[in-house]
Amino acid sequence: MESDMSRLEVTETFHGVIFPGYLHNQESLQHAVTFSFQDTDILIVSYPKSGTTWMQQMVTLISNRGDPHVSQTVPNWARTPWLEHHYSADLLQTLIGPRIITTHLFHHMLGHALQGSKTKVIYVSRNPKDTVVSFYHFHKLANFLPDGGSFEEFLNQFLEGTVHFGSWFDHFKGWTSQLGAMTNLLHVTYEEMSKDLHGAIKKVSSFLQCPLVEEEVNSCVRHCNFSSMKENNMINYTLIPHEIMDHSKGFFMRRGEVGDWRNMFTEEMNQQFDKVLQEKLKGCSIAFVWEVEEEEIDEHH
Ligand code: PPS
Repeated sequence: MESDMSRLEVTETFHGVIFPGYLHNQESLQHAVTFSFQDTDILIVSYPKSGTTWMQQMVTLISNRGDPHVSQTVPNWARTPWLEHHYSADLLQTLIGPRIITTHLFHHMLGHALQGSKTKVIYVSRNPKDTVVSFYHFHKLANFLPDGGSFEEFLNQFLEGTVHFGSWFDHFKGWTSQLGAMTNLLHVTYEEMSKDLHGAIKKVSSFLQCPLVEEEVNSCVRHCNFSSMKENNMINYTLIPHEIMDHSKGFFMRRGEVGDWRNMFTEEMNQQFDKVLQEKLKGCSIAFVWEVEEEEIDEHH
């Protein structure tokens, strides 16, 4: 990733959403929404802090039949680049297919470019309560994001959809509304990866038409779990200079848990969140999927 420190404070507004100018510019965002997808491309889509890096690692390992070499020698942003980042236009031309591409963009931004392509799209979602907590902590170490202020202030901005990368609710609604319409779209939750990583790898590998033998799945599991990813410099962002990500303020691979929101939310915040969630996801068939999974997880403790 090329360093242009002068852009650390810059924000780019695109389709009404603000993006960090350190990673995005109008040209790169425009390039993303008019991108020519290839049928062999694999696109990982997520709202930030939903398990993006985890899925990047999983798909890299599946594509290499469990061999960890690439995932241990090439940084995740170089092997699974974000479509909308400024360095990607050139990089994507050099990647040999099947290309693994990542995006945080909304469906209403990318739908047109994806129309008619056979690109396999994997949408990763996470309980928004855990997402906002993870995002809040990330604002402390990422110098290309503004100061998050108090958790209460940040939570309000998240609920209003005024944080960088836009409204979680619109992102989730937009992509999941395509589940019936797009046959090449798979929804995977952070919680299911956490509960059954082996099962999630098999689900993703079969969607990618890359069936693996048991030994290969086991190798993917070994290199995809939290502790091995936390140690892997190609994923944990310790290669990034501390002026950009200050690891004295926290780790990118922070806790990796389901239900950490309980350590940050007051009862009042929880009620407020549930109210907004219900309102905003009205009519959305898979609205409370993570809470169910979370209760199941709690039962095991
Ligand atoms: S980003 O910046 O959008 O790419 O962030 P993203 O990768 O989506 O989210 C980071 C959170 O995912 C956690 N993570 C994992 N949890 C469990 N197991 C594995 N293997 C794993 N890999 C990443 C990471 O710790 C962040 O969550 P929090 O809750 O902050 O720990």
